[in-house]
Amino acid sequence: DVAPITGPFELNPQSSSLYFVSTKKQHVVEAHTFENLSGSISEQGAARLTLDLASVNTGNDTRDGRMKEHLFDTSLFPHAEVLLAVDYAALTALPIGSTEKQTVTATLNLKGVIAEVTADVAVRRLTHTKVMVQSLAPVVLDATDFGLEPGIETLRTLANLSVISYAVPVSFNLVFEAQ
Ligand code: OTP
Repeated sequence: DVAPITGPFELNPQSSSLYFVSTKKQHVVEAHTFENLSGSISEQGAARLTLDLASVNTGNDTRDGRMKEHLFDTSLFPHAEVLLAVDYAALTALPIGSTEKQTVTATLNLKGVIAEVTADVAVRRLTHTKVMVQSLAPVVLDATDFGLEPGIETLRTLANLSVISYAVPVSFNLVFEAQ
């Protein structure tokens, strides 16, 4: 028998990823990521995911630089943060190898604007000390909810594009580990 988990879970950045999708000129759809993620789940059930906005990787250095400067304003807002409450006892009671579907509501703080986001996730106990939280459906953000439309319009003008969509699907795969 193994001792029950008692301490906090920390995000394993090597095993975790988050992707978001942009759409330009109606039909050009591209997937992008943030390289640096961190996060934790405390024994009190406070779950946190922090995105280093300056680690945005769209596969295009010019575009990454423009997004940091004009969209995210990373010198003023280096991080985006997702916070939610989870049931720590239920999480650590999940049998190894089993998966539970949940609909979670979190707050997303992006550029100082806090809005609720809801996600359908699968929570899977991988090993005694590891859990994976995976989006089952993409979370579709509306950039206007976070006041990002001026930034998107600046990117559109700089790239001389007809349109960039304000609807941004986000998907994630997060692995948390306890000691
Ligand atoms: O010239 P040219 O054509 O080449 O032009 P370019 O393409 O170079 O230039 C034009 C530029 C373009 C096209 C890019 C435009 C960019 C955009 C439109 C992107 C805008 C981005 C936005 C709006 C947002 C980015 C995404 C985020 C900040 C991530 C948000 C995070 C989310 C939604 C995750 C939410 C997570 C949740 C709810 C759950 C988290 C779970 C936990 C913490 C664990 C819980 C634990 C348990 C046990 C349940």
